[in-house]
Amino acid sequence: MKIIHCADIHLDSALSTNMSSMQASERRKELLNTWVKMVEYGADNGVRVIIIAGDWFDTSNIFVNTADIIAGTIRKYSNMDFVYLPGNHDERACIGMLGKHKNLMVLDKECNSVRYDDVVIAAYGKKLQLKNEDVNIVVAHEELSDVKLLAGKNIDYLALGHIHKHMEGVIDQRGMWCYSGCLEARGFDESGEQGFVLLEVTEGRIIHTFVPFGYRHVHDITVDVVYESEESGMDTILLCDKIADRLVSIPGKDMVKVRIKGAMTPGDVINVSYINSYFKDKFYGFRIEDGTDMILDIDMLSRERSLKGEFIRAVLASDETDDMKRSIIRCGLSALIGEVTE
Ligand SMILES: [Mn+2]
Repeated sequence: MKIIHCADIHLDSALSTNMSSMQASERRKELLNTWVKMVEYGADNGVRVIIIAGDWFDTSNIFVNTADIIAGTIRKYSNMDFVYLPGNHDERACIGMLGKHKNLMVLDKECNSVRYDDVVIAAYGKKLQLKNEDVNIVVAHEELSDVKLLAGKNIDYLALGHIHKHMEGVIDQRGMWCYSGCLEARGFDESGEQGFVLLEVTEGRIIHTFVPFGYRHVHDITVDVVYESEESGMDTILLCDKIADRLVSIPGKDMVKVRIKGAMTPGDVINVSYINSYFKDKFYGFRIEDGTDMILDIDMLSRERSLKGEFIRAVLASDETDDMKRSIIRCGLSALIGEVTE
């Protein structure tokens, strides 16, 4: 018996943080399309059940067009069951919009379950009671606080949602826990491969395989500012080349987050907004973060009889935290030496 475990699909997400409204609308369709493709994959591979471990929907009020597509997949694949445990985003109103289907089962924390011969799929809850002789798949949508609490409960596979990244670990000698992660990344913080987990139950044992499935991925890249030599220093064009070297194998349809790290001295110019405009058309999404530190001898600078010295003395005498003082000094010195900070 084959089962798909997916979670955190977040259909109809607003996606307004990183995207224009047109791009967000396109991406919402992609999320929906990836759902349909996953169901088709299930049908092509003889999957009997699709478990959705929460956050199928991002909102309590999905678009009618979305409900139409979801209900359509449930109706079309009537010999496949859709076992759904609502998460913390989606509400039961969405289920109402899908209509009634014999092959759509909604679990809740009062611990109802679905049985297929000796395979049981149950919601995690206080009343959870599992038989030793069954193959027990438990569904939950939460952050695991203490795995030890799950030990000895006859769990074979804990199908988790809530953390948007594929992760897995051991419960006890018998069972394991697994977050499937999202099907598709929705923002720059959802980096890495996204997809679902395919379970195969044979002779009382579960074999699980993570299947990367997202159409677009987020790549999280750190680029160190390294000087070729003392004389050459660092400039924005040189840094763009260094970043480009790291991005060469990333397809343009993906999203990229680049963080620049390293130590800068006052006077080194790195124009973050230029780097952003240079790369932004090369990928579906691009974000640059300046994580560089400025090497400052604040003690020495504060004794200077100059505008810089005066400025630093004023900041040091303020009530700000040390981190904030450093940040103000860094920003102020950049302005004083003529860097444009945008
Ligand atoms: Mn979620």
